[in-house]
Amino acid sequence: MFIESFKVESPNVKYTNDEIQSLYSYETTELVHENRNGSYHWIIKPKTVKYEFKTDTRVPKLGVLLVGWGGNNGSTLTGGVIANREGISWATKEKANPDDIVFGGWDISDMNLADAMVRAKVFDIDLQKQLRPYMESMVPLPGIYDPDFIAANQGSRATNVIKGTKKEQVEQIMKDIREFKEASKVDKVVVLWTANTERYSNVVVGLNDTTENLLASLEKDEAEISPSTLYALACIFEDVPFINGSPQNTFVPGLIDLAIKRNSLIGGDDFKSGQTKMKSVLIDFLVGAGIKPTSIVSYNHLGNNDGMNLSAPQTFRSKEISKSNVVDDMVSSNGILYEPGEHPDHVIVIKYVPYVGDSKRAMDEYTSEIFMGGKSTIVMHNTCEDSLLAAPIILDLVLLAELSTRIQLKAEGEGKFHSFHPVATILSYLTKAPLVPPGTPVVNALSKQRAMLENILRACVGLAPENNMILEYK
Ligand code: NAI
Ligand code: DG6
Repeated sequence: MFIESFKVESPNVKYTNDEIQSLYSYETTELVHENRNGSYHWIIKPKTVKYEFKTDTRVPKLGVLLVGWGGNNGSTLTGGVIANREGISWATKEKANPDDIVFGGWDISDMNLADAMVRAKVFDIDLQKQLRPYMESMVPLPGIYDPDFIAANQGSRATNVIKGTKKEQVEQIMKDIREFKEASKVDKVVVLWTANTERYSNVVVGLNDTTENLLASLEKDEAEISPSTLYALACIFEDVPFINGSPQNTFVPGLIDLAIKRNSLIGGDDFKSGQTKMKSVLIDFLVGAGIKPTSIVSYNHLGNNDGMNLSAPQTFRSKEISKSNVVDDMVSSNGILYEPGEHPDHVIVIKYVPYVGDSKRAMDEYTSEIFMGGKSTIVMHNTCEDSLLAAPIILDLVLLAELSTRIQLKAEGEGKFHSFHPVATILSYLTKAPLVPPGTPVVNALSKQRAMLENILRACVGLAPENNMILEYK
């Protein structure tokens, strides 16, 4: 059954012409540790905070600008949305807002989207032929290219680049956003980075550690400001959400600081598409069940341009970091299994094998210690087109980011409604290394990320969190 719409009937919920207003009781617990004569005790106190939410229900006409539009993910997403909208390969859904999204973007390669789709070798030939008329007039805008930040093997692709100083490049991106908005008549724009993985930029006191230092560095045309940070700066200045789908540290402290000051949404990092998604389920299950993972080895080989770019040590390192950190919170959640500071051996390998193209192979071996000193080894092998996993995640990220900008909330005692924190943790479910506001715990476990997302959306319509107790059957 396809549910077209729903309405909550409750004294806590009010529907107006353009808003859903809800009253919500946030039930949590407060934990106090007490040291009584050398032994620790927990005091747990239930806590209720009353919230009000209001969600603007006017769905805007949305424009999405992709950085790296002509890449495998960019062309696959664009073609996929057009195919759905035009009913090319499967029946059109009766109501599908993504059909109405206007796509645009930048790429350092000037190839039009139809040719880019052929270069990507993701879609069947028959589908490519049907999509060509819609995509050949789509040509990416020139992008910001800095060979120091991506692999040297990408140099031949850089035919479409913005000239000038870094400040001029930021100004050009801002102009591009404004012109796209005007020309495509969209109400709102979201920008998402699906361009090559960059190396980490150095975080240095005086360079990019504060907003003031970052902006001063921009004036000075400092070499260490990465292209992705420049795009993100432009988006913050234009108050357009910016999402980073790759692993590099685009969000240097000075940039996060600026986004917070200007209340402009940023989110990331690195799409959580396959191997890591599985890992954030499996490790959560193992650790929670008292099975102690001691060795996690994750191999990947792939033959697309992403794989070629990741064959350079510096860009690989960015990916290695985002793929490795994912188990940290789950390991530290079980102080019975792991001593403080103890960690499973966790190794990430990525190899470039041109022949397999976009069809990535992911192989994982998980070894765990079990009851009475036994060992359990789980092995997985997945073969899948990488871009077909990433494209829907990009769509979810931009739709969710846009929706979250329409939600306002206030806790009891707060005078005014405010939006969510500009560092958008609501996107965590879709990212490998969730960006969180300074000082906030990072949650990687997929089920917790999903519960957070679902329950926030339920709160917006005045519904209690899903508790899965099923008491009515007990
Ligand atoms: P791709 O290499 O096919 O596409 C990247 C595009 O970005 C290329 O067309 C390139 O010319 C362009 N580009 C590079 N630097 C640019 C810049 N500064 N400005 C504008 N354009 C620029 O790669 P693919 O497969 O589309 O992946 C894109 C990114 O998404 C990669 O960083 C990858 O690691 C990341 N990613 C992909 C996942 C997947 O499942 N496909 C999952 C997680 C992350
Ligand atoms: C090699 O792992 C290439 C990468 O870009 C990955 O395909 C991508 O990060 C997806 O990773 P995961 O772990 O979410 O499947």
